[in-house]
Amino acid sequence: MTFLSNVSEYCRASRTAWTIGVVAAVVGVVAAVVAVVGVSGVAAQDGVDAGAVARVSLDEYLFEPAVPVAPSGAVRLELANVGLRRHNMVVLVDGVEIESPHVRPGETVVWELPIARAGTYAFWCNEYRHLEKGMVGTLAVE
Ligand SMILES: [Cu+2]
Repeated sequence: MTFLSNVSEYCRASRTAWTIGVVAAVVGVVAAVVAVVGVSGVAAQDGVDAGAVARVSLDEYLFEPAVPVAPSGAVRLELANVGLRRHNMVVLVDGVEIESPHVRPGETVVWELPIARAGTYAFWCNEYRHLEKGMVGTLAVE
């Protein structure tokens, strides 16, 4: 099994859980743990504290870098859509999918998610068929 097929298998297996997930999202469980720090329509500036924010570019159909590194705690990711289509990032943390806002072309979103434990966490884009086209990666939390 390749990494991609593992993620694809996970996504297929979780379709039933999707319904539960939607209900949970409505209740606000997911919203409670995901904080959107800010949204801007301009590209990020150089000089952002690299130690605090890991920058990830979203493009057709890949994440760059595919293995971003972030310190544990409140992991802050700067998601910069440099492509022509909408993208996002779903990170699997202890069996729970944490979903970023969808990022429009040209937009940059700073997204914060709580990951207390060091380790590697699979992520992907859940726009239609982007996962199958290879939009997957692994977040390395140190
Ligand atoms: Cu995508």
